[in-house]
Amino acid sequence: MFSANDFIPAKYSHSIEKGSFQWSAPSNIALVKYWGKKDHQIPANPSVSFTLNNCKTITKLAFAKKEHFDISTSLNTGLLSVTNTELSFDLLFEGQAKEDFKPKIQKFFERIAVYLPFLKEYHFTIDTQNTFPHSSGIASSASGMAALAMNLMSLEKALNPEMTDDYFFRKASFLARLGSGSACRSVKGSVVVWGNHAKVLGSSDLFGVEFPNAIHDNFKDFQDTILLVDKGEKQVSSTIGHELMHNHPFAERRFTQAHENLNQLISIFKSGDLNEFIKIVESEALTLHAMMMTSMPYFILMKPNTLEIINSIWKFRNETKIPVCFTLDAGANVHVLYPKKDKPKILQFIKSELVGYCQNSQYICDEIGIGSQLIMDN
Ligand code: 2P0
Repeated sequence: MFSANDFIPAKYSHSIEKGSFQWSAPSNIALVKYWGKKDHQIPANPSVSFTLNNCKTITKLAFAKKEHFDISTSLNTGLLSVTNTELSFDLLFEGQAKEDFKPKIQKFFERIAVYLPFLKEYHFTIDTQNTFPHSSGIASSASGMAALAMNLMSLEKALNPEMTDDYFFRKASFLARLGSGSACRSVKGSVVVWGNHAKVLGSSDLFGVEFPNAIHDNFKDFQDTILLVDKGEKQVSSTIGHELMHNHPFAERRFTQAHENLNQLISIFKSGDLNEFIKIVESEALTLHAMMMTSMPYFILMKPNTLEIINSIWKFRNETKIPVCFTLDAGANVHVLYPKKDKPKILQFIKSELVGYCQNSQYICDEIGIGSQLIMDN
């Protein structure tokens, strides 16, 4: 069993003045949903996701040791001396300074400073971009926080080259979680579990782990076509949605249900039973939104076209027997999930029947991926 203290490092063996790294990290789509959390970003229930491949954040982290400023009087020498202990960073989004993103990063750095003591010693320049359109309604917090966490771990590994790969990826996921819960599922691929579950060996509330059990070939090339129904700002953020699970009338039953659904998915991943897979995945999506509709205050993130798409998918599936299903994130967009062999027919169906429900006819083709990747190490 790991505890958060396991991620507080001992003294570093190396020192380094400046350099840069660049990592990409993908988005992920939950099959069993995380909705509700305890203090310190501990999930109220376990979740499992497919790591995506195309929807990514690419982040470059440049770092340079700070000057040490003297700003108070030393008792011994009478000289002013206090080290510069503020967190210091610049943030660029697609090459342009982006002040609005800074508070979230500031909060993230403050949360993780105890686990990365070097943070206050450097000035950082974070240069980040997404491969998916800005404000597409695809949350960039998962991929964004994961990409930043990977870069920070690269720096920690440079300071402590003895670090094992296991520790590197586990701690990256641990840090990403402190930025945004679902981000801890974006470090690795292709199926990731986050949260303690009795039947998933090594599972933890502190970080995501690669699903350790058998996965049938039926799932290995799964596709996720994301239909962009509404690209506007959500009325209620996920952070507030999670909070509304406190004192929610159905919370405890829901948390138990997530354990049960993950338990069933373990068998389904092994057997490859796509009909059973569909039942769990669609029920999870609708339950997530049911939790939103039954919280106080209540809210609805689905749009009329979300329901049009769901009904069209059900009709198409009934008629064709193709094992296509939907899932939803905390928003109106619809993720259409299906095996690769059915891709031509599904894309034809999307183009002829669903694209009219998408804002500006936009959709994004993605598929199951392998997790974050190092792009540059300087
Ligand atoms: C998930 N979602 O499992 C669920 C399902 C959205 C719907 O995790 O407050 O951005 O940063 O921990 O991770 C979205 O919430 O929330 C989310 P924070 P996060 O993917």
